Amino acid sequence: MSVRSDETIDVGEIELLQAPDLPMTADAILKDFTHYFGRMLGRRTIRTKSPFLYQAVVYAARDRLMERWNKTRMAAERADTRRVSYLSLEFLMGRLLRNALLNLGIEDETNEALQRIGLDLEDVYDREHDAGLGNGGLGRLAACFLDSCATLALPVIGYGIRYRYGMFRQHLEDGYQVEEPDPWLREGFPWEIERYEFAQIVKFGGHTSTYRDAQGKTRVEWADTHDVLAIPYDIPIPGYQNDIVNTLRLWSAAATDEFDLEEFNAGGYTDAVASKNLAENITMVLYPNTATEEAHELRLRQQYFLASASLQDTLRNYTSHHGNDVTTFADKHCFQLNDTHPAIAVPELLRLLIDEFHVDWDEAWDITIRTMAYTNHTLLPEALETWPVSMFRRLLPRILDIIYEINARFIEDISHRWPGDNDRIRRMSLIQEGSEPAIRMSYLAIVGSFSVNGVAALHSKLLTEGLFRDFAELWPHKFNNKTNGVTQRRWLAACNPKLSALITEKIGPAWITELAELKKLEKFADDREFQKEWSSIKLANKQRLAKDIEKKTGLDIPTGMLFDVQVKRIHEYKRQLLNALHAVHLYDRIQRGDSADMVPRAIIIGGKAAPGYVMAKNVIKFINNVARVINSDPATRDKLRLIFYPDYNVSAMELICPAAELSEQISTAGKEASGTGNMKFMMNGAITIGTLDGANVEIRDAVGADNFLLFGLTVDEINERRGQYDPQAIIEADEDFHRVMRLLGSGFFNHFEPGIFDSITQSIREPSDPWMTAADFRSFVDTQKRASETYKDRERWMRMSILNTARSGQFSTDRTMRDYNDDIWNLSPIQLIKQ
Ligand code: 26V
Repeated sequence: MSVRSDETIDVGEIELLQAPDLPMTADAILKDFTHYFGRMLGRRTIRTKSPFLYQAVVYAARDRLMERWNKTRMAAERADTRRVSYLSLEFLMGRLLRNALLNLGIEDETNEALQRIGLDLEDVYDREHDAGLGNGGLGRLAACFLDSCATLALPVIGYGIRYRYGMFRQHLEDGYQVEEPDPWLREGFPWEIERYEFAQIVKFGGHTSTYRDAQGKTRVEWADTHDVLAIPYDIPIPGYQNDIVNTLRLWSAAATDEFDLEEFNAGGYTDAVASKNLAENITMVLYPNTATEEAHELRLRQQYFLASASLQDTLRNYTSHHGNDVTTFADKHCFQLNDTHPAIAVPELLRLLIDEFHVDWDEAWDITIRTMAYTNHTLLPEALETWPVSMFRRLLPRILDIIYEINARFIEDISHRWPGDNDRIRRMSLIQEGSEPAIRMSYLAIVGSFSVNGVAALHSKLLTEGLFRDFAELWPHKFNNKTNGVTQRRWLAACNPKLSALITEKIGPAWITELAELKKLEKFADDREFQKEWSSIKLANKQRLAKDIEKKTGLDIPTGMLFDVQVKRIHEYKRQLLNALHAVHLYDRIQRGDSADMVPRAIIIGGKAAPGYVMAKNVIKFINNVARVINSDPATRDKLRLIFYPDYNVSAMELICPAAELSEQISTAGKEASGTGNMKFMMNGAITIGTLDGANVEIRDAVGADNFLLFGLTVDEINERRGQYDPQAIIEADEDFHRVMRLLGSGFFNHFEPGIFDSITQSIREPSDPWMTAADFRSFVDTQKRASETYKDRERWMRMSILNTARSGQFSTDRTMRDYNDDIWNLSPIQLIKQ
């Protein structure tokens, strides 16, 4: 049976519908496990650490997903409902097994099955490699979105890239970050299904020329291209106990012909193989997020590869229902662009409609701007993507033609609306002029979309007042806010089983799909018994984390200490440096004997620096050097620890956030678009110490000012001060700060490594320091002191902790996805076909 055309699946459909569902019992799961382990994987003896054990469990679970997956697909196909393609260069999925079992509702049954043969499910979970196909917040957000969409039964498909190497692994040598590749597929990835039948061809290079078609119309041909094959691999995305399974489709690049035979015959064997490598290189590695955008050709190839393959796939699906009449395409499909990374989808859709479907420009444009929606994730102007025109011309000549055409028409509109305002035209042009003209991808995304959103209220407001002001003035209706969230299935139910059990015992399980239900915990905030249980769970989670840290670093942390945590990518604007300065200050206080009433603290900092981000890497070295001094000084033993947590990733956060007591969200106001770690910590009962930045603002509003440790300058204050910012004077006027800077200057933390932290101390003293670290030092230190004071009052702290969880309801991606759906997507939930 051919599977290329969709009609031919019908026979299979009937069979599938008639096939009885697999039982969800321990007996059945054990039977399937044994089958896969012995007969498919061909293994006999069970060793706890064996990857095959994990694989066999996955296959048993996957069979159960597969039934639901087929039925979900069938229901969506039959109903021909409107759907969304979430286009993202990153999906930071982490591990999938625990989440799959939770969502299928067979965690207990699987556990029981394994126990019968003397195995522990937790060990099996630990065997899974993280699917680290993302850098940080933006990639993890995409993963949380998928979980929520499946849970809400929304027909949303994720489109991304199947990188052979995910986010690099970090280890430390002498306190320096060292990167290692992440060959996460090496032991196989049992979740994916290769779907060769849906492979697409993506063009690169070549040149364009015009010709007249049979009707005498002028058309463009993009010829002599180097074609690359895009092969999709599908990963099931189960909803929470609702029998829905959505799809994450990841594209892998391959040569169109395994060997270019002509070259091969001519003796060009190595050239032939090399061209195969060139194609496969496209999906070889995830780019780490650097401080500023750099124009790497391979990265542009990745972007176009994803956009083109995904659009063609969507059009294939559309035409299977509607033939080549694309007039209703925009009613059936919406593309959500996760940042500008896939924004090249705008001209690519135009190209496909015009060149392949022979639609005229005006109609193609109308379809495109009714189909595309763009989410911005950054306020840093230097992080806005631009691509050199010269690179486009070489790599994607046809796409460049189309961008020029979009720009010409757009500028024409502007000059009608604001005649003679050449400055505005220059500002708003999709092409940034200069010695190396470049395409402004964010402007392309805005012009080509019907919706532009930021990811937290403050961020969305700042976008319309700052970076995108001209566009917001032109099209106010396009701009909107969608505050981020996180999925409580992973970030509370799965990662904090003890707390979940307690919550469910008190208020029932509805919070798992309706997080606002957590409000019902408020009435226990002052209940001493409840507080005790709450606090003993936190302690157990701290012990679990301490064990993990001891295993990874050899450092023991007394679990009576306040766990003060900052984990996120290392970036100057996130100000890990400010946190480290506070650690130095506490150390200095201990040294000078001012520590009688000090609350013992473990300051835990984790995160990766982009390999090329020199300053960020130096901050890691600095933290490690300070940590070495603090942790080896007997005077500080009972009072202070500083830990750099190595190789921070999704699975690490699953251990860390349930154990955290203080959540550090200390970016310079106006720089962090939203933050999502802040939400995970809040949900797990940590108290935030934070600036009025990103979603912190909404977190504070939700939890109440009394239950949030606010410090630092506001966005307006930062902007006001900038002109007359004098960090030297601030340091001189502040005894504590002065002492800290003197310690640093004296080389106390780098005795045998002279000068290595000069750039750090200089950056703090620099009047043009964009992050204004010195400006917030005093307020940070004072607020940390307030945190310590509050921590001493156990009942008050527990009350705050409970209220943080209780009031975290709005930070679920279930809410975020409802907002996207109500305002942007307008999808109807998938109705499964009843049997
Ligand atoms: C940029 C680049 C440029 C070089 C190639 C790789 C790469 C990868 C990612 C990025 C952009 C990163 C933008 C980002 O991650 N923004 C974060 O998005 C989160 C989710 O909305 C948000 O919570 C964070 O505040 C925001 O920093």
